[in-house]
This record gives sequence, structure tokens and C-alpha cells, in this order.
Amino acid sequence: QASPPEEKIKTLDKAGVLHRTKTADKGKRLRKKHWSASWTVLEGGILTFFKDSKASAAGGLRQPPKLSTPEYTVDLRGASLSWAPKDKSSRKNVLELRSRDGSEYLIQHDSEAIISTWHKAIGEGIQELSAD
Ligand code: I3S
Repeated sequence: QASPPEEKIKTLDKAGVLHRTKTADKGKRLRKKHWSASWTVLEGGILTFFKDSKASAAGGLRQPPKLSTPEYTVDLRGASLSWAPKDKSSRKNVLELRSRDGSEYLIQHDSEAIISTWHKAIGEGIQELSAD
């Protein structure tokens, strides 16, 4: 039995709450960091950071999450990912994501296990796109 072509299977790669801040916008370094905890979705080679998750967290488990608007979407094609150098942040477990258009983001989670799964998933996303 033939399996369906890979490209037709659109999977949700990963989703969860991460701390993130944008540090450069299309090559222009931003002067100030604004860390916020946000719902983050990796799907189809795109990483989407939604607006601050505090509003939806306040709703509790009995409230369906409010559909918030994406704040940043990062196309992983041509992007690069690495552990952020210490001078970029005093926080632990910080990843630095650079998009092809020269925007940069720091991504952080206190749990090393959780940030490692994001490191792997985003890294694989970048790899898959570079293979096309
Ligand atoms: O690169 P900086 O200036 O040390 O980044 C810190 C600031 O963004 C700070 O905001 P205020 O200047 O409003 O306090 C943040 O609260 C810190 O989290 C930033 O440093 P870390 O090391 O956490 O990325």
C-alpha cells in the first residue's frame, strides 16, 4: 500500500509557551529588549509568536483560549539557530534565531529539557527547508 506523499501531510510540529524577545528587525538592531511569555507555534516551516499569553492564561482551564493574533511570524527558510552568546542575555537556556531577512529573536525557557525540544524542532524545521 502506497503511503501518501510527505508534502501533503501538514503536521503541527510543536506548540507551547516560551519567553521571547525580538532583538533585530530586518537588519536593524532594536535598542531595547521586551521579554514576554507567549504562545508559540511551529508549523509548516513557520514559527509564530502570538501576543503575550497573560490574557489567555488568566481565563484558566475552563475558558477556551482566546484566539490572539500573531505578533511575529518567522519563516524558517534560510534561518539559523544557535545558543545565544552570554553577552546577549543574562538568562539561562537562551536560543538565538536569525531569519533570512535579518531579523533576530531570543527564545528562552527556564527548563533545559523544554528549550532542548524546541532547539531540536526548530533546527529540524530549518534543515528540512534547506533540503528543498
Ligand atoms: O540587554 P539588557 O539591556 O541587559 O536587557 C535587559 C532589559 O531588556 C531589561 O529591561 P529593563 O531595562 O526595562 O529592565 C529586561 O528586564 C531584562 O530581562 C533584559 O536582560 P536579560 O539579561 O534578561 O535578557
